[in-house]
Amino acid sequence: ALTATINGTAVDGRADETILDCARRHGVYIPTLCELSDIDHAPGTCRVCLVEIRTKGSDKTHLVASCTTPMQDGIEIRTRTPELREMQRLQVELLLADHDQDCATCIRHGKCDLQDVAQFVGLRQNRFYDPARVEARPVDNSSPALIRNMKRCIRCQRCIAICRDGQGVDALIQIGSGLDTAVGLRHGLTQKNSACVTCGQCVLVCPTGALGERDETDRALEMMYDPELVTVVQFAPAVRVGFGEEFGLPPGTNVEGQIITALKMLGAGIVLDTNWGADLVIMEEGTELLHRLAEKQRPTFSSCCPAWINFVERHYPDIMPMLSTTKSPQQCVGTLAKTYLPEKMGIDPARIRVISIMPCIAKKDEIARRQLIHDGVPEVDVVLSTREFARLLQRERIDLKSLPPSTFDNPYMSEYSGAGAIFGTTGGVMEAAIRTMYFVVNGRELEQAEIEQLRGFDGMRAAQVHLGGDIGTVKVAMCHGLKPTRQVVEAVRAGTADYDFIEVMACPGGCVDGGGTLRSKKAYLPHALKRRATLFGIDRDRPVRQSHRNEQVQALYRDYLGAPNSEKAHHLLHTWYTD
Ligand code: HC1
Ligand code: SF4
Repeated sequence: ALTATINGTAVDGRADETILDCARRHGVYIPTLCELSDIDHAPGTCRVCLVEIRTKGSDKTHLVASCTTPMQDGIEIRTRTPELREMQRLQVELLLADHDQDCATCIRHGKCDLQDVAQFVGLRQNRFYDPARVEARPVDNSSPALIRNMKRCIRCQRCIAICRDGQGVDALIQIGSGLDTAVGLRHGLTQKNSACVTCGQCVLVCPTGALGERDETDRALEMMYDPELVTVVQFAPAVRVGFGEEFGLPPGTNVEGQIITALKMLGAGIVLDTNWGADLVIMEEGTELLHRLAEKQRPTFSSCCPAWINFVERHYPDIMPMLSTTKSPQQCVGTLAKTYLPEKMGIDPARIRVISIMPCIAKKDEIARRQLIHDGVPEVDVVLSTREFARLLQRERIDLKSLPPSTFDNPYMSEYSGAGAIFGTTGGVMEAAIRTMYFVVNGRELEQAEIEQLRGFDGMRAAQVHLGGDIGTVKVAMCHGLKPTRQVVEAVRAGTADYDFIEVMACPGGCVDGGGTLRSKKAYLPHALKRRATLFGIDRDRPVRQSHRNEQVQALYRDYLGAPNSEKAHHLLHTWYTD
């Protein structure tokens, strides 16, 4: 260990850490903007983490960026001198010279790292603001899911790093130089027509409002206020375990009941559960899979993750025939909310609007797919990310934490099994599918509902599961995050992978850490395992743990669809893909 001092106090240092790491270990705050240790990113560009150092034996001090300067034995570090504060203040003022001034209109207002640092350094003036420079910076509005506003970018390059190194998509690059440096898409393309698949991981790491979802909270509110409309709101498996933090509850708290109460207060007419749709998807996809296996068509890829679908269509269109044709749970709920549900409830389908709350921004792309719009009527009208839902409750002054929980009361499309609940975490779709396929093949349930061998957390996991009957053993794989996914896809295309069924979730962790979830300052995906553990707990405590035992799903088949993969089921619940 090294010995050093920080602000006159002796500390122990390590040769393999930076001054910033050492200060953090000792609870000394140094402001940072571009650095994000969770993704190993320290480009040293923002210069707000400056510290004053004096090295051993030297009588001079100088200023260095603490995020890139290694610890040394005998070094004296000061983090709070007036000169430093002045330099940091100037840095922030320069960043704001070239930055949208209207914080109140920014989706990140109040949750912005740049605002925090400006407060820390005590910035009270903005002498260099240059409206013409800001005006010249582009806003890319092309995507239904993601808006990239260069007027709010501080050029930290975290987005470039996560897209390239984290996801392996590599859509974003640095463009221009000097004062004109900005982030753009490769080949001068727009967000919509580029390699971007709208996974939203770049949004999660952006320290400001430069990257964000297209905000549709107003559209949702208008629908809920309109007395002529019946608004049907569904929320995703992962939303209930990734929302409580916003209201000060511990990460991973299950707030399903409070979300239902909040939605009713907002004016939602009918609250449905996407988990119900997940159970239904298992019936359709499981049946499809057994047919494909019987015909020796392998592998089949899961199809519920829309960023994964974008990835296939944009990057590997040749594997489209391997995608399950079953629509995602969100779309299955949407389409049945405009057909089956109004028939059962005696409502005019034309009055129905469907709003989904999703931990995802690619779901906004999904609802705009032409395959999922019929005679101008979309299956789902609006997708709100978890972040937008939080914003909506803030706007309406609804404090989720203090609400009494409610239960789902729709008798047709809200009950769910434990299998439906675990869709929100990597491996969940696979486990749910295996539970039901086992039953179909053997006529009895698996002895143990939990299939531990599917529950790891590596980016790519393979397993063999004995189903018995004519099928024997199936070889499965589960990927989360697009970097490991790309490797599996390459292996499948090269003929070196031997799988029957492959589950893919584009976001690392699966939906619990989707690109539409709450952002964490200074951290990337800090709550993955807690949220996942809560989903497994929901599954464990459900009276019914297999999708085929969901009585509301059984009633749908009995009263409306006939059987899984029937003609009517195909018409309503299956889709196709196109590049
Ligand atoms: Fe997901 Fe899905 S699990 S895609 O991750 O299949 O978003 O939670 O809603 O549709 O059910 C997301 C989550 C979600 C769908 C389901
Ligand atoms: Fe890259 Fe995903 Fe961001 Fe698109 S949304 S730029 S694919 S990280």
